Amino acid sequence: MRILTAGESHGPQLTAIIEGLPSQLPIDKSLINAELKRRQGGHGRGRRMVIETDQVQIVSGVRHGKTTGAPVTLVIENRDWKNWTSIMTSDPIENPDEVKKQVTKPRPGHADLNGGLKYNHRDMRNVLERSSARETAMRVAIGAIAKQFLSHFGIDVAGRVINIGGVVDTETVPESIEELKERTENSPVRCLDKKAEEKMINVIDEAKKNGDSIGGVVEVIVNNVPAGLGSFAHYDRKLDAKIAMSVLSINAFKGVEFGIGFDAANRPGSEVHDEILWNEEEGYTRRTNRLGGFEGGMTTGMPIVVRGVMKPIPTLYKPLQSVDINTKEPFSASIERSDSCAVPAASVVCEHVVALEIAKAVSDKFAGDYLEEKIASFEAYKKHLLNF
Ligand code: FMN
Repeated sequence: MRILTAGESHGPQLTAIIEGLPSQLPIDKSLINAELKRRQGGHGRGRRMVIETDQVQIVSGVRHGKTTGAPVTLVIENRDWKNWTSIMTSDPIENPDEVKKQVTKPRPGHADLNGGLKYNHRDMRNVLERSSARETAMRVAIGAIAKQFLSHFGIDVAGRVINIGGVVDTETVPESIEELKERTENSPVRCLDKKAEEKMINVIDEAKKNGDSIGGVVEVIVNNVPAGLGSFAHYDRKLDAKIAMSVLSINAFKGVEFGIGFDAANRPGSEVHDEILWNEEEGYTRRTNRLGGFEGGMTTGMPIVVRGVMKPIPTLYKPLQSVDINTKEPFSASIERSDSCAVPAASVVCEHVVALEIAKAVSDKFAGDYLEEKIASFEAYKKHLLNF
């Protein structure tokens, strides 16, 4: 599967082309829109999310509700575009110096300065527009298609927030993924523990009041993944590595761990590795899942548990010091309409980028140009797992 996304934050639209989906895959647009809505919610988001009510359009590769095997093109319009047409026009302009909303005071922590230096943009809006997390709306839409694909293999993906600004939700994940979904859906910060929820909301409000921002940690769980997705045979086929790359590619994500993750450094091997068991019904299973569903770059058949840490958002209403690139004088950094905390939204994004990597791995392993062919290959492999 190959994927390309394009589009600026205040341009006319976001676009994606997905190549390599099997034909005959039913696509439900309303499920994609429901996921887009989930990304737009959460306590701590700014005004922009009120303007945008994201809706996907499918403009190629799907006919009468099913994929045809041709590239699928998705479009999400930016409703805010109508307020930015002259600033963001693709047509040549006579007086570039007179363009409004130029960015000349780069924000520490954002892509502005490095992008300006690299591409020689003296108006760093050219950087901001593409480096903005607006792009993650399209990644959710793509992941929503990946989730629909995975549902035919019984694979389910859910996520939750476990830390916002140092307030940690220590509640154990319920065994039923449906319960996990229901409880996080009912939380404005997407966590499980109601006491932690209240404290998280307070730290977000406090940060907002102070013109500051806060980050956190999100967790994604993938259930019913068969053992043997990914490969040990070459470094770029290791599925945990691919997932790590995808998670780190989300704007503001700075670290990834699987299972007990960094805590593995503090434990002896006997308290890290997952003992192997066997029974007739399930075949091979593990006593524990401390390694989060991965060994040797391959899935173990246990749930995948992956966490990502998000740094606080760079745009601050009480801005940090920067330099005006025209005068070289010290200045407060630019302010662009911004969230004070986007961790709940980021947990939705994280679910979807993980779903896409799993969908790619499933699609690679189970041959077939149409969905039923892939499912037949998957069923045959499941028999092999039981008989091994
Ligand atoms: N950064 C901002 O400055 N303002 C925002 O409103 C904002 N919203 C975000 C929403 C989501 C869902 C995510 C995942 C990130 C958001 N960010 C926001 C983070 C920036 O996009 C990110 O920090 C920036 O692209 C620089 O990349 P880096 O932090 O990965 O180095």
